[in-house]
Amino acid sequence: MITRRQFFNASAAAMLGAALVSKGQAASLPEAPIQSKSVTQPPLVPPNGRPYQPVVTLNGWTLPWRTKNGWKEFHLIAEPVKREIAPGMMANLWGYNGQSPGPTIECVEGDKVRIFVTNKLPEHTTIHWHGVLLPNGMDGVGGLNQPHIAAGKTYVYEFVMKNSGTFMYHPHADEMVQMAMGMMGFIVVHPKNPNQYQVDRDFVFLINAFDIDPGSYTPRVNTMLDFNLWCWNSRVFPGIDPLVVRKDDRVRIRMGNLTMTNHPIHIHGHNFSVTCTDGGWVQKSAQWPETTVDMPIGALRAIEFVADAPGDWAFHCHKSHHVMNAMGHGVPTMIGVDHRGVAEKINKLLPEYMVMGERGMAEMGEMEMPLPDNTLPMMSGQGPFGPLEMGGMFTVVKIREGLARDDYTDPGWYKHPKGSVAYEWKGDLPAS
Ligand SMILES: [Cu+2]
Repeated sequence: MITRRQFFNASAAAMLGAALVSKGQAASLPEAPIQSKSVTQPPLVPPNGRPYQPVVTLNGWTLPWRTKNGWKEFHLIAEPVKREIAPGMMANLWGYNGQSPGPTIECVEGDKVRIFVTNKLPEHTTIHWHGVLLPNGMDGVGGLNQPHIAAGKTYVYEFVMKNSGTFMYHPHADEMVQMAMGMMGFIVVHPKNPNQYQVDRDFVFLINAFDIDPGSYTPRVNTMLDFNLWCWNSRVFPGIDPLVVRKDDRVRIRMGNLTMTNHPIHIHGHNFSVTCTDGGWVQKSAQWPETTVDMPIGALRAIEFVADAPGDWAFHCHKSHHVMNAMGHGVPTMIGVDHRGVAEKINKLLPEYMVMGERGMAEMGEMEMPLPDNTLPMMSGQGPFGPLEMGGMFTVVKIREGLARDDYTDPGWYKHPKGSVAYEWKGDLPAS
């Protein structure tokens, strides 16, 4: 992660550059910053407009804007991008401003926003602002609300952000292909009063999925359900950054689901309430405690909890196939199969053949088998106690005492107080 100061200086310089250009050429487009990295960028403290507590986009970033005659102007570029899914695997995706997902758009309830969309894709596109209440002609459904944005053209969307809340954007043009290629982004509209719905840390990410054959780089766009990379913001574990939290902070995690199936997202060591959906904020009297929230398809949920228990807490999808990376489903179950002697016979023909799975599949997490180029182990990641045996939609909420208010630096693994870790029984064992 780069420091917040570095980021702020860089983005302030970019804003200044944009402002200078706009002075000279009043009709010019706002600058379209490009992100080349897939690591979590520090929150973008608003340089102008009403103040708010900015969000942190997991393995992503927030799009800087310029202000012009009372409008906040953003510039999105729809384009082919290269995205690192996790170290060791790159994907050829479509996205916005250099990455998939595109940058998070943050603004304030009541803001007048003007969003320029330049299409650098090989086909037409549009953008729909999911959950945002706006005039019909700005809703972005190609053919219904507007002509498609042809390749090479730029369109302008203008509307007032009427309500604060948790939204997302995605194409409504050749939708199956364009979303399977990774085109999507988060929208957060902060309340006018920064004390309303206030939290200390506010994380956002989109839930998405790809089907990329081992050894290839471009997703299969016709896949309906059988995806092999279950992602948060186009990343899989161990490529998903941890959520770093100061003990006793009030934490919000906002998620949007743009896959073809639901995801029960579960946190360890805490309980939470759902406080916001894409339909608006949930009244306190309508909230109840949960440790898992089912993320419906095409929906957003924000959860909130007080991080009162220090430690490294798992945070993951509870569908066990979604905490795996690319895997072969055609493998028969070998548990309990006695194949003594079989391996030796096969080894005469295939010296590298080995028998696996007769005691379960945990050994897959321990061994480093040679893989085809550009794919990821089915389950991987090393923790302080050994292999983590995870992939896909899994990361860790790292809660620590004594962090600075805006410090999101990975603190490393949790150091457990003496005597607080599960331990091996060294006494007599019962007869089996
Ligand atoms: Cu899932």
